[in-house]
Amino acid sequence: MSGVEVNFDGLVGPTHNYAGLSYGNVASKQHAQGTSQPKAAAQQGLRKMLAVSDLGLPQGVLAPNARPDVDVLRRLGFTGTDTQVINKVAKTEPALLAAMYSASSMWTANAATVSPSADTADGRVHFTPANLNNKLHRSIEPAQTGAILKAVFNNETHFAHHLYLPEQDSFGDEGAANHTRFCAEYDKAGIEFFVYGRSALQPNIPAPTRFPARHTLEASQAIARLHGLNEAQCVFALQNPDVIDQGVFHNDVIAVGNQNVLFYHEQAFHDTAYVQDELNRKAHNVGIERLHFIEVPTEQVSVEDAVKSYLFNTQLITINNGQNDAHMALIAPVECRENSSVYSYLTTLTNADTPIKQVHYMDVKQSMKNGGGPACLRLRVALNQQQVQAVNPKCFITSEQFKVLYQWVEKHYRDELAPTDLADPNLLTESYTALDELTQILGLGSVYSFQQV
Ligand code: SUG
Repeated sequence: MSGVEVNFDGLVGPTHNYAGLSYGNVASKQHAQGTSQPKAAAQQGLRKMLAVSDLGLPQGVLAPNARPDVDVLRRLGFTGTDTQVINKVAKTEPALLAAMYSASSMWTANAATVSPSADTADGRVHFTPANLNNKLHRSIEPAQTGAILKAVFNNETHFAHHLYLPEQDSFGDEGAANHTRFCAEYDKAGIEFFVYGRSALQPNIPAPTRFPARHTLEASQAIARLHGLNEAQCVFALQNPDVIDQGVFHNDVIAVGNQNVLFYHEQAFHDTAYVQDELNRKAHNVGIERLHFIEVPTEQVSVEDAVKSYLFNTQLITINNGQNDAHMALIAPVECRENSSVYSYLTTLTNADTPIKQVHYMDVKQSMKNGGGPACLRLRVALNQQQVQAVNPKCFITSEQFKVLYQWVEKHYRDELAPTDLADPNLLTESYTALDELTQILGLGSVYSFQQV
């Protein structure tokens, strides 16, 4: 085996809170204004990273964006010291303060779209941070995320970093949450599968009517161009607008793929036959003998149960990659075990004749309450062995690095954060102090602007 898929999980930042910022994301609205548990959230995330690493997969970690984002507040005309800025915004614009404090960069499936070197024209791994322009609190992520990615994948021979797409609705880009890759082996050419929610320029393509479609066809096409992908290896498909209206705000809430498997809900796509035909046709171009389409019927799991349990926001991973006994497993949130129709479906699935043989249930409830499941928390990066060596080594989760990060969380994070706590200027100091130390633990250099003054 020379190719691996590395999951780079987002470390939950010290200001994790429930502000109800994501219209169209049912869990975010449902838990708005609740009290969060930042320490538990970060520890849940770290335990998931360790669990995946214990299953034999290399596991990476990405630092969070620095919050609160005082730079944006200054751009908006707030002046004075950091404390004065926070005090003013807390008094006059609490909703703006909440957006600047969001720890949403933890969902690294939205950090970027990544194309492995076997797919790209110049033979490098390409990264484009997602502009996330549909939501204020997320639209402030791409510049910092880009800087963090450059500090982790810091080698121009192997890694190419692009600027995020123009920050306009027509190019709404939510990153890898709407991107899946199929391949025979991780370091061999694959099919890049882009799923979009609407088109900005083609008026006849159906779109949702209730909730926003965050990601456009035009964004996906631009990424394919930037990354130098071959048309014969790309498939673009429209998400079913009806499910976006039921809370499926990203494709990774209704479908997940890995190697030769696409696991998806019957209602995931606007035209399922087209998706299957296109993927089958292009599978031959990349040496995939047979694609497995595992379609979950509505009569077994409703869209509502899929959204509540996050059945499809599971990580579909290959265990014993490259060995004779290689098989797939799902890393599922515990909510899938608690939902009777989903649990019964999964029990049947693991006994059926498909590559998916195991389900590992993980508690990421703190993230789930904001609509972020196991798959939202990770950015997949397929690498060959040379590229693995070129990644910043401190950003891999070893048992030692796990302990260091766990203790760092223990030392710096609050147990609880209520919405009114965001007005406390001490929270800014605590957050920046923690993140300053984190950049040393992860060997990132001064990636945050508060370190550059
Ligand atoms: O963008 N929630 C995130 C969840 C992102 C999940 N990612 C994937 N499906 N890949 C979002 O809606 C909620 C924040 C709040 O309400 O406080 C939030 O941003």
